[in-house]
Amino acid sequence: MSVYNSLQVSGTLSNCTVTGNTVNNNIANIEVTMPLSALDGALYKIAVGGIGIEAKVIEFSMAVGQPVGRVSAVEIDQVNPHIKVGETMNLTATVLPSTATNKNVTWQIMSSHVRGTGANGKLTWVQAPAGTNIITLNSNTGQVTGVTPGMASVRVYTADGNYNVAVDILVDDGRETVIVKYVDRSDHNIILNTINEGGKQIGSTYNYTVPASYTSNGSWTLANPTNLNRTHTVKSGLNEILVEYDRVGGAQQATVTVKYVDKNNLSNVLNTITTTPLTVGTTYAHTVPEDIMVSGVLWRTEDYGIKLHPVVSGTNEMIIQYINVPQEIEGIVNNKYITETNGGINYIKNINVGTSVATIVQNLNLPGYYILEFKNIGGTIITNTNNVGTGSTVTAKNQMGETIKIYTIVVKGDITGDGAVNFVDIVRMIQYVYEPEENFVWIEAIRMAGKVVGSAGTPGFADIMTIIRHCYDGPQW
Ligand SMILES: [Ca+2]
Repeated sequence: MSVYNSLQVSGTLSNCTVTGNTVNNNIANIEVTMPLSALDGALYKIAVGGIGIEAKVIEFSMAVGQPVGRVSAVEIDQVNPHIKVGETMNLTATVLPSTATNKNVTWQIMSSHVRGTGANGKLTWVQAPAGTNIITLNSNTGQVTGVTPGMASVRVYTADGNYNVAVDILVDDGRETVIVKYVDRSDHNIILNTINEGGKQIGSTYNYTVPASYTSNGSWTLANPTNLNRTHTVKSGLNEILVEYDRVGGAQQATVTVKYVDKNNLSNVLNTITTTPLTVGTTYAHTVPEDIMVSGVLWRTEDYGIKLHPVVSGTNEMIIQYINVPQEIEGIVNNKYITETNGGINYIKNINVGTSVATIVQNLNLPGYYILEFKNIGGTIITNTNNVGTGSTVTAKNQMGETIKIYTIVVKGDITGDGAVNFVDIVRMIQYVYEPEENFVWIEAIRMAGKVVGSAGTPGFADIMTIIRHCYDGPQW
């Protein structure tokens, strides 16, 4: 912008003063003065021009801070307040910030569980004394008093009505329940009897006479027979009197039954192990094997290792779920690939040209229990970036190295088993079809690979032509 002889200011500014028409080396300093309330966030324009030149427009906006004295929040000093029926409590509100001009608040009770001591038994509009930012409700203006048990909400509002906050006051009746529990001295988790005595005033004394003997699921005698009278001072919170008994005839015993079951059919129990009698209250440790063989079929669990079970009175049962390993392998493979079982051999039929061992491993993503071993058509082990071809095998083994399942791979058009489809495969196809070596028999994997037109029967002329087109004209399947 260039300014020469004068400034022209026009536009929508009002109540503004613009000064600064000093011209010094073509630089003008312009000062705009306007009321604070007019500035906040608005866009303003000043048109500036000189004699004989086009006017330029300067646009600007300004953000101003919170006006001094404005209220930003209100807080109540009590957190999770709790009073009893008949008790009173002072609530204190603080208006923020400390520089707020008007720190007046109003209070409102929204419950019959408490009352204020103001008019009509409710807290009413209460003005803060001028110039203070803390209001304490005193006995004249509204101490809160518990009326009936329950949750009472009290809310405070700032004088401008822009801010408020509530506090929930829990009112209880000052009474608690005393629980008398008869337990096994050796294991307090074995509870023989529970007696609830409700409505006991906090601070009062509760007396209970203990029976010297007790019958429930066996005979019991009091562990401390000289102390039949129990005295308990009722307090706020849990009130419990534990009475210990000993089983007549010694510690109770129980057995633990461990069941290995079929995860997909829980009623199919694979094995049952019952322990010798164990002392109730002790903990039984059972080592769960990762796999088990049942009638020649392997099962595995993800819940193997040492499992702990607390021995309790009555029935103790541990259930461990096992998965049928061959079924699991088949399920995973069938979910990822098209398979076929023919003459007792399992085939994976839809492996693409150029598929590596690592790709198949990644695609199957078997649980860590399984180990996959790959071999090419010649029986040599292949790994990682090696490509599979027709006649390659993939063997799933468990961690003991035992074979679970073998699959033979078919790559359509790959007659030689190198995983590629090219001129060599065409030549071999022609040889197999028209110049079969003496007694040549199509191996099923190679037959499936060569049978690119349909799937049944022996490969022939149509299959040869289709593979040729596949090599020279682009994919045919
Ligand atoms: Ca090939």
